[in-house]
Order: sequence, then C-alpha cells, then structure tokens
Amino acid sequence: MKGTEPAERPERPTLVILAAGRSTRFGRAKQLEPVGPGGASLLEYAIHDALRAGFGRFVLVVRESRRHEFDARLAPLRRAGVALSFACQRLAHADLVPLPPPGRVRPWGTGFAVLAAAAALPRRGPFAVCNADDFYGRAAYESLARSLAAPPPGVRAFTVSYPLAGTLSAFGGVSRGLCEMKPDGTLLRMTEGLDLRLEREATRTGSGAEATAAVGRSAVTGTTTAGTSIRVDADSQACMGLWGFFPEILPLLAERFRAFLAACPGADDEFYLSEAVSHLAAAGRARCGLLPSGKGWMGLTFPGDRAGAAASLRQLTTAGAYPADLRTSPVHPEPAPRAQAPPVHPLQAPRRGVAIAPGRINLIGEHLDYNGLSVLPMALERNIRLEFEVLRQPAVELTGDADHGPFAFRLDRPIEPAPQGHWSNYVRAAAKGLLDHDVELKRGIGGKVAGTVPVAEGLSSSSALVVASALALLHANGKHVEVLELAALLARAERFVGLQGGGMDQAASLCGAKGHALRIDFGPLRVTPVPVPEGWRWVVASSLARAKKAGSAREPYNERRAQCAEALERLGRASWLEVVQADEVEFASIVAGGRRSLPPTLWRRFRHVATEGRRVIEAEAALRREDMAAFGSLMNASHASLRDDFGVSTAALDEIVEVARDAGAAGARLTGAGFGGCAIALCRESRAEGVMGALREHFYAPRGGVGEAALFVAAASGGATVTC
Ligand code: NG1
Repeated sequence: MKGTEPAERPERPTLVILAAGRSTRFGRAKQLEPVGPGGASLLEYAIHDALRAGFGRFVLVVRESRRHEFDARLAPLRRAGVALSFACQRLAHADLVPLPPPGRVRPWGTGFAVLAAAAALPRRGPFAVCNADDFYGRAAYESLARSLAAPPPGVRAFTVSYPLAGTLSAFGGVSRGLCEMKPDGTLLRMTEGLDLRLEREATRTGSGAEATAAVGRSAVTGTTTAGTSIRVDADSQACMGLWGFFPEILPLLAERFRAFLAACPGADDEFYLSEAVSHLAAAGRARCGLLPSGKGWMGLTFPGDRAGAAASLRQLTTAGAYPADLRTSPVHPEPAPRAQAPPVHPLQAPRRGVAIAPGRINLIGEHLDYNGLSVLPMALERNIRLEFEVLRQPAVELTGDADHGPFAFRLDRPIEPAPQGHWSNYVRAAAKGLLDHDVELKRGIGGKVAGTVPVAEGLSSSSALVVASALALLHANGKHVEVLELAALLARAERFVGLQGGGMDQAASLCGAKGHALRIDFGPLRVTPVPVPEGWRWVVASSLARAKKAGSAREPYNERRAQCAEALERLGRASWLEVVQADEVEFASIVAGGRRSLPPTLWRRFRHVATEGRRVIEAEAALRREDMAAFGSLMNASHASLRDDFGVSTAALDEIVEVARDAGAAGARLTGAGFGGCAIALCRESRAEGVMGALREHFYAPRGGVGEAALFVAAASGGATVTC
C-alpha cells in the first residue's frame, strides 16, 4: 500500500552575504557598523528580512582575519537556530587560482566572492546573493524568493533593480550595475558604471531617495570599467548586488573567471558579478529576470551615508516594520515560498527572437582541430542572423536570400538530410544535434536567415548558421546547454553534412571575445581568450574561388583527415599532442623517424601537422608579448606548410599572400580549410590601407574588381547571442 507521503517541500533558498569588502571609501570596516536604533547592522537587517521572506540558510563570505569578529557578533542568531556558516574569501582558490599573480593584493571582486561561497552552498536549491552593507528591504527578498520558487521558463538568474537616482550618494561617486532590459523583462545587458553622480550635483541635499526628490528627473554621469565616460538617464534601473541564482550558474561563473584571468588582469581589475552575468545573458547562456523593486534602497559607501540610513531605519521602526532591538528579537520565519506562486514580474515565454552567430578567421593552426591540437582563431564582426518567431508546432520553416530558398522540416520526425549542398542541412544538423543530445524541442521556429559572412570562403559561415539555429531552437524551447558542451555537440552535429570537421568553428562562434583571439584546446574542449595587441590589423582577402565544404572540397578535406590518422598510427604514436609537446631532441627524433618510414604523401601531411602544432604554441606566446613580427613569420611558415606539405592552397591564395607581403604585411597565410576561400594578412594599422590597395591593384583589378565582402579588415568580436 502506498503510504501518505508528505507533499515534497520546496527548497528554501540560501542567502550568500558578501562581507569581505575592504570598505576603503567608508574608512573603517562597515559591515558590522551599527545603524539601526538598537545598534543592529545592515547585515542583521538583511538576515531578518530574508528569514521572514522564507530563506532557510545563510553563508557569509568574509575575510579570514575578520571571521571571529563576525562569528562572535552573530552568535545570538545561531543560538536562535539560524543556519549560518562562513566562507573565507582568499586570493588563492584550489581550482581557479592555485597561485595568485605576484603583486595581487586587491580581492578578485564580487563574482569571485560568489565562487568562494560555492563549497558552503547546498548542492541543490536556489540561492541569493547580497552585499552586507546594503539595505534592500523585506519586499525585495520576498520578490526574489517567489521568483526563485517559480522561475519563468528558461530564466536561471534574477536581480532586483532600483531606479538609479535613488541609489546615489550625496557624498561621492558610487559604482552600480546599469541595467538594460529586453521587452520580456529579462536583462539585455548590464554595464558596471563607476564614479556615478547626478549631473545636477549642485542642487542635491541628501542621499538615496531623498536626493531624487530634490532634483527630479536628471542624468547620471560616470565611467565604465574601461574608463569611457557615460551619461545615463537617472530613471534607468540599477542593480544593487541583490541576485537570485540556481546552482547551474556556478560552473558558468567559474568559466568566466578563467576567461578573466586569461586576459591577464591588472592588479586593480576586478571580476564583477554584474559583468559576468551580463556576458552570460548576452550570450544567451543564462537568462536573467529583472525584478524592479517598488521600494527604495539604502547603503553605506561613504561615512556621510550613515546618518541618512539611520534616520530611515528609525522611521521604519517607529512605523512598526522592525522591532526596536532587532538583534535580540526573535525572528519568525515565514513558510517556504510556494512553488506555484506567480513571479512578481511575470515573464512571458519568448514569442520571437534574433540569434546572431559570428563567422571567424583562423589566425594560425590549420587542419589541427580534428587532430586534437590547439588552434588560434578569432570571431568576426560579420555574422549570420536568424530572426525567428516561436512556432507552437515542432517544425522549422525558414527562408534565406535569393540563393537560399525556403525550406521546412519537422522536429518530431526523424531528421533526414536534404540533397548534398542544400543550406537547410546546417539547420537540420543543429536540430538533430540537440535532439540527439536529449534536448526536448516541442516548439519550432519560423523566420528568415540573412548574413554578412561570405558563404564558402573559409570564414565559417556554415558553423555560424549551425550555431544560430541551435541558439534559436534552445531559446524557443526555454532550454539551456552549457556553452562548451553546446560547441562540442554542434561540432559533431555538423558532420551531418558529410565533412568530418573538427570543432574550431563552432567553439569560435559561440565563445568569441571582443578584442581577443581564442586559443581553443580539444579533448576536453577549452577556450582561452588571448588579447590582440593594439595597432595591428588582419586584412581578409577572398581568392574569389569558393571552397564548398559540402561539395567539391569535401572529399579532399576528409582525405587529409584520414591521412593524418594513418601517419600517426604508422608511427605508433597515441596522439598528436604527444608529438607536438615533445622536447626538442625527442621532436627531432620523431620527425626523423617519420621521414624514414612514411610514404612521401603521408610524410608531408605528418610534417605539416607536427610543425603547425608547434607554431600555434609559439604564436600564442608571440601574441601575448606583442611580438607581431614573430607572429607574422609564423603565419608565413604556416602558409608554406599548407601549400607544400598539406596541399590545400591554390595559385590564387598564393598570389594574395605574396602581394600582401610585398606591400608590407608582417605575414600572410590562407585561413580555413583552403581549396579556395580566403587569405589573411597581418599588418600594422597604418599599413592596412596600403596592403588592401596593393591587393585591389594587383590581384582584384585584373579579375574585374571586388566589393567590400571580398576584401575587409577583421575586428575580433564577441560570441553568438540570442535576444528577444
Ligand atoms: P572552414 O574552412 O571554415 O570550413 C574547416 C573545418 C574546421 C577546420 C578547418 C581547417 C568545419 C565546419 N570546419 O573550416 O573544423 O578543420 O577547416 O583548419 O568542419
């Protein structure tokens, strides 16, 4: 007999309180500063409000040196049965920064503080994050708790937002997360604004909400973390550091932190939670709901802020909102938030959207990805754009341009390929890849595809289409797949078109980083952004011959892949990595062995992969030390190897490379698989026009001239996004 089991109780959320800040502007440790009428700190108000809103446990992120102080102060709460634990924020972290860079003293920032709390969080169940020195009010915690109990489809993060003007201080500039919202109420982007002040400073008298009343509508000025001046509407929404999350955010944050570290941050650069969530939201990897707060906010940035906060708390206490001595008054937690409660800010399932996925150039490391070796591409500003409407039925109905006619297929029947070379195969590949990965696609998409990446030019228009299609389908169905997992599954999926490709293009399109090249490693897939030095440009030049990877280039490409595998096997080597990472002596002996034992063609294929693998390592080092002359020489060697050993260049590509070098490029090479497509030339910014002029004159004019699609300067762009 089935017993009467109690209905499953929803998980009470945990509140992570960030209390490790250095209080530099406040002048003394402010997290335990007595502010309430009975001497309670804002941190104690946060715990009080959160308990009443149904939060079940608390994790305080503190500096090790102050842990005892917090412990002693909060002991009465523990004795009253409040589940409270500590996480110490250090500069080192076993997995993320085993050894902090020399000279780093400043904490890593709010995003890192959350990662420091991860080990103290329950494995399941949502959590919220707040700052110890901010007062958000009970309604904010209630709104967050309700939304975490019943998140709208696909939303995996929340932030409570406040009108910007009401969050400023009369005593100096403050930092705030400036929110831009999509029409469905989710976050489009958040920019960390620094030194924010009301423009009409002279008329101000108080701080917080009082100040807003004093000046009415106005603008707020400040700078971004990159130092650019900004001016925003005083009514815009600001994030004050009160967030709600599900545990899936933690690996995504860790990944963003690794990318932050890889970009060699300066001693004062911080990994802001706001910027990390903004990046994940823009990339379509963590939809973040905005919960606009009806009530005011107050906090302590400068010593002068204290008086205003104390006065407000006195008023609230007199009005009966809080007990006079909050520190000794028992708290009566509310029941856990009910899962069926509607979210405060109802979000609709998306009805339409736009998925945009960039193409890429590969700076160096050709025909290496399918051999498991690292490559160094960069995402382009040119992209594939899929504007879609969400369909109720599981079908895909898309149209393209004049060369790419309409097609349709169902998602609830086996997905069969269209005839070889048909563009729908890339969309089919994306859908099949997701379905094979057990992603349920109940809703379809209808819409149109347009693009600025030239097709079949080795700039990865095909993978950009695969990525855009996958993001649109995921978005339409409120599903999420972690980005590297998505890149890997789409690389496998794209083989549906018959090309046994590697995984470079899908990863580059998904993980592009503005101003950065990407080192992509395989097995397991990892992406590390590498900054591109200022003052250098890559000119992209089409050979005017299409390299159709779903057509004529397919067999020679697959043949190369098979030859590489055979060469490795004949040499009795387990992996190419082992060859490429050998020391000088060992490498020379492997190469000598290859020359002796392999038939001529396999020997040449072998030599290309082995030397190109080592060139990528050297090229990344050259890029990091901004030695672009060395980078250019490596590009030249790469081209020679692709031409002479790998046999994938063409006379036109060789000619472009030569003209560009003669015109002053530091290096030039074919990019992508070859067999036609494009070449790239590295040149100083001041030489780019000269190099393009020489190409126009010597290569394109005799062939009847070219348009802007065939000859342009590449700019390293961010990765694929999907927005409503
Ligand atoms: P292009 O040329 O962009 O189609 C192809 C492969 C890459 C890589 C390069 C050669 C696909 C989708 N693309 O790129 O994986 O192997 O050739 O380095 O398979």
